[in-house]
Order: sequence, then C-alpha cells, then structure tokens
Amino acid sequence: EAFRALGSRRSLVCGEGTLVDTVRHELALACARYGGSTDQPHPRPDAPPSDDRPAAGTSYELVFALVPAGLLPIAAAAVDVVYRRRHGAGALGEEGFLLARHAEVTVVLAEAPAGLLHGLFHLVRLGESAFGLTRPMELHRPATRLRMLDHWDNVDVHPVMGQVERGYAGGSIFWQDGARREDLTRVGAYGRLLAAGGVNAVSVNNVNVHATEARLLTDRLGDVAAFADVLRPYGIRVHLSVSFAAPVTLGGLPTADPLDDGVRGWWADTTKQVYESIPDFGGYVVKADSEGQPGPFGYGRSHADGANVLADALAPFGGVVHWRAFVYNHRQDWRDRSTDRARAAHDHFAPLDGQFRDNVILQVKHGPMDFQPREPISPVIAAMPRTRLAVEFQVTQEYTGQQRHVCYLAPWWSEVLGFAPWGDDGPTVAAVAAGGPADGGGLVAVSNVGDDPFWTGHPLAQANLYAFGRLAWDPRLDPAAVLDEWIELTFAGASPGGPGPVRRALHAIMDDSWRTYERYTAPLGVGFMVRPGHHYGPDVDGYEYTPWGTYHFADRDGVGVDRTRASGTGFTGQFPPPWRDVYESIESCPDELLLFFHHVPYGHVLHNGSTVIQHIYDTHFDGVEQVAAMRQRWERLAGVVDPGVHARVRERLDEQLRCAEEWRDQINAYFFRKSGVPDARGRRIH
Ligand code: BDP
Repeated sequence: EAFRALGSRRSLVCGEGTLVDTVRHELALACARYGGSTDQPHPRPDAPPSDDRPAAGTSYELVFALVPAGLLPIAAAAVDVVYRRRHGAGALGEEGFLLARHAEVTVVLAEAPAGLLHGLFHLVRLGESAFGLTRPMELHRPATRLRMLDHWDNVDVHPVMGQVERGYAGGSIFWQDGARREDLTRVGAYGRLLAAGGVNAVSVNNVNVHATEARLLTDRLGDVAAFADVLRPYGIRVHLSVSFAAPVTLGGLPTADPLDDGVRGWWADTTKQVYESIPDFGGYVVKADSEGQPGPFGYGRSHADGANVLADALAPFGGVVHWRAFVYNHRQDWRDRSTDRARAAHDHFAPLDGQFRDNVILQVKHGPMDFQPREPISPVIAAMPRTRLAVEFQVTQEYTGQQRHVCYLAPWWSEVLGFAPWGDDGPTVAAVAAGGPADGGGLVAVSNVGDDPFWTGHPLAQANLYAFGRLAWDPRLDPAAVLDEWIELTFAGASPGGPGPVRRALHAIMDDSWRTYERYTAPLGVGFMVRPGHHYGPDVDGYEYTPWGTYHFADRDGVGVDRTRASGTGFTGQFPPPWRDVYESIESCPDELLLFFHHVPYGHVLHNGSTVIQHIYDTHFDGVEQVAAMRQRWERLAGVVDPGVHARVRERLDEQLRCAEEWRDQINAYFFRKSGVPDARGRRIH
C-alpha cells in the first residue's frame, strides 16, 4: 500500500546496473498493482549515451536517472545546474540522491545506482507528497558509509543459545538445523526491508564462532555466496564472523600467532578464495579474547597485531575487518573491588590508537558495559582519534524486554548519537562514527529478526529495526518522526478509520516506552538486576556474587558503584573533560547515571528533589501504571488494525504488564528490606 503513489504514475527509469534494475522491478510491481506504467529509454545502438531518448510524445510524472548520463527529456538540466551550484559536482557519492520537482515531474538523480534505490524508498516514504505542486529540492546522502546489522545466528542449534543467540523472533532466516535454508525468499525480502531503512551490510553468523560456523570461511563458503546473491540486488553486502583460531582449526597450522608468516599466508590465501566466489564480500567480524573466544592474547600479541593480519589479507580486495572492542575479564573475583568491567575496553584499546590499519574498524559497544537500558557512552569512543570506530547498538532486545515488552529504542540511540564526548563545542558520537575527511567505521547493530511471521516476534519491535537504519543514514532524525514514518509505511491503508487513530495510539504507546522500561527495571543506571543467563525478568542479586563484573553493591546504607577517581575504580578518568569531572562529582552527575558512577546513601537527594529510595519506589509504581495504560490504549485498536497483529501485541502487552509488576514488586521490596525506609506515600511494598 505504501507504494500506491508511485505505482499509480507514469514513470521512467534511466540507467544500468543491478540496482537500477531493482528500481525498475519495484516500480513495475507497483504499477502492475496500482495502474501506473513504467518505461525505460530505448537507446539507439549508434548513439552516444547522452542522446538516448525515451519514446517520443510520452510525458512522465516520475523519473529516475543516473547523472551524468543525462538522459532526461525534461528540464532536468536546470535542476542539475542548481544542484551543482549549491553542492558542487560529485556531492552525491555512492549512495546519495537528489530529489526535485520540476514542471510537474518528480525527478530522482543519482551518481551511482545505489542512490536511485535509496531515492526510490525515500519516495515511498513521501507517498503523495512527492508529487505535490511545489517541493523544494532535497539532497540526501548517508552520514556514514557502513550501516550494518550483525546476526548472532548459529548454523547448528546451540544447546544453550539455540539457533539465534539472543534471538526473540523464532529461528534464523539464514540457517536451520545445521544447514543453510533451501528457500532464500525470506532473505531476499529481508534485504528489501533493510534497504528501505538504509542498511547496507549484514553479517550472517554469530560472533561466537562455533566449529560449524567457522567452516563458512572455507568449505561452506558457498552458503555465504548464496546469501550474497540474494542480498546484492538491494545493495547489501555480506560479511562473515570468523574465528581467530581458524588457521589452526581449519588450516591445520600449529599456531594462529598473527606474527607468524604461515598464519599471514593462510589468511591471505583463504581471503583470496573468499573474493573469488563473492567479489563484493564486505569483510570479517571478529570477537577475540572475549567470553572464551580465541584471540591474540593467547600468543602474547596485541589486538592491533591480531586485527592487522586479517586487515592485510582483506586490503587488496577492499574488504574491512570489524574488530570488536568488547574485551573484558568474565572470570573476575567479585570480592576484588579494584577490577572494573566498565574500564576494560578502554584499558585494552586506547593505548593501541594509531596502530590499526586503515581497513580495521574497531567496533565499540555504545556503553562501557553491555547494552543496558541506561549507560554512559563508552569512553573508547573519545579515546582513539587515529582509529576508525564503529558504534555498536543492540536492536535485539536482550536487556530491554526481549521483544515481549514494547521498548522503542530510537530515543535512546538518538541520545547516544547526539552526545558530545568533548563537550558541547566538540563532535558528537555520530560524527566520530561518520569519520572526518576519511571514512569512519559507521554504525552496527545486532539484528532482532527471525523467521517469525511478524519478523520480530513483537510486531512493534519492527520499528526498532527500521529506526536503526534511518538513524544510521541520518543520526539527526527525530525518533518520533522516524516512528511516524514507520507507522505510516506499516499500517498504511490497513485501518478502516484512516491512519489517524493508529498513529495517535502508537505514539502514545511507543514514544516514551524506553523510559517506561527504565522506570520499572534496575534504577538510576545501575543495570544488571536481571536473571542470569537468559537475562529476562528481575533477579535483584542474580549477578551480585558472580565473576561477570556486573554489580550494584546494595547494602543497608546505600547502593551504586563508586567509579570515581577520588575513591573508586577511576573509570571517570577515562573520559575527556568536561565529562570526567561531571561524572566524578556527585553534585553534577546526571540522576539517570548516578548509581553507575557513585555509591550513595538511600537518603541522597537527587536533582529532581526526590531521595534515591523514594525515586526507586515512585518510578517503579509509575512504570507499571504506564504499561497498564499502554495496554488499554492498544485494546481500543481492536477492529482497527489487522486482527493477527492485534492479538499478537495484546498477548505481549499482557506479559509486559505481568513482568513489570514482578519487577516493581521485587525491586521495591528488595530496597525496602535493605534500607528499612518506608514509602513516603504509604503504598504497599511487599
Ligand atoms: C552479550 C550477550 C552475549 C554476546 C555478547 C557479545 O549476552 O550473548 O555474545 O554480548 O556481544 O550481551 O559478544
């Protein structure tokens, strides 16, 4: 339905290449459905390309064209002049496009085929308004070149993690019971879905590389090539997670030491073969020396040594290695207060700045811990000016309700991307990921998609997938506006009462849902009060006396982790000014991160005027009430949205309410018992 405005028009597509064919194909499908027509110029074999003309006498309403091929039969030349004056030639790049409305024709111009594809989806978003009487010219190009989704999908079903590690949407779309899926229709549809949001790279297997997945690099490479074939028409490159130990486990070498010549040769040969079957292969993703994965530490080498050997193998083919910075000791002694997991990535990587090859992208989780609903940004982001950094998000809702809870994450990502690590006058996190004059590392996220009929288990979790792509394309977009786009595209025409009621209800349910989730779970940035292992639902002390480095230190007097330089782990010192001082001081530390940085008494008064303990009680009661209100709101959409979608969301909201009550009761009771402080408003705390 979202294609109606395009599909009902007379359109012309000029240009060649796989992605231009995709645009043509999309338009043809839409026209077949909505009565429009699509054409392409008929080149005369003897004429130079600039003389190509569409059939005489046809007037088009929509034109897609590659410039400078300049096939336009309309006054696009004028458009072109204006565009060049404003932006200079070459401003569109590989994926950018220009949208103009001239003499009742809507024109999309691009310098490369991918630009036309992105222009197509932009028009789909605009719908009828792309054909309005007046439209100012728009120039679009992505903020970052690499916008990638990582799949934590296993080829073999893992005994604990299943087919998809941290997957909440059924099985893998790529793999089933140890093999590649025969029918890749859904993978193709996924490519289309991702292109519509702006994603252009996908890694198809888990970062925890088990024995079968390791072989995707060699004798099972054909599987990866098959995915690449299906995703290519949507401009999506395939990447692969590889094991650092591959030279030993697959190559039969005695060592995987990155400085060993045999090892270097093995990576070079193996990579060459990869490019022989997948010429546009994106590159490798590596989780090394992390949570049991092999890495350079095993050979007394640094992570720069490790990453560079893979980078050298990829460089001749234009590939990149995404090297993850998620390196920490997961077997630490919880009695030893001097080890701080939050410090680990910076301790390991900051000293290596400047030592990585240009095609190494250091992939840094946005927070220093692990995708909690609230964390400061990772100080690594501000510590490596001579390294290409990618910022990693988690679209799959491991710690944010596992796609049983509504939790629209774009406001959170937007806050992170807009954060200025060096203070208001300095660059933002988004600017670091985008890079300076040279390319940055871009944005990466763990996907939330599976073989579930709604793609994401919770139908409303699709909005997170879409929003990630859109924010990766343009980090300055307003999350509420992105949600609006998603609602419009997803529910267009689906409701008898028009889109108005659906839109209002979904904004009411989703806009603030991340903060609602934060309210009823672990308080004030302390994180990790989840059930160990699967990470769903509350467990107040589940991680407190474990080796994972995830503590809250609640006792009878107070709660929180002292990460100050003055008396704690010194983590605040990893930030540049002004944040190192803002976080260090209990007076200036933002409320929502107070317990991440400080251990405070329960009676400590927050900036919002409440004590810590009263804030915990209040937010937990409020959070549950807000979930109850979401549920009521959704009830009123019965008969307005598709019954299948309605039933699925209703069932999830019931569970969300049950779980939110469980969180409220356990968190409040726990802190009441620790502190002995009653609720000032006299509510019942179990
Ligand atoms: C953690 C997940 C774990 C992943 C790990 C990672 O619990 O399953 O393997 O992140 O990012 O959040 O490697």
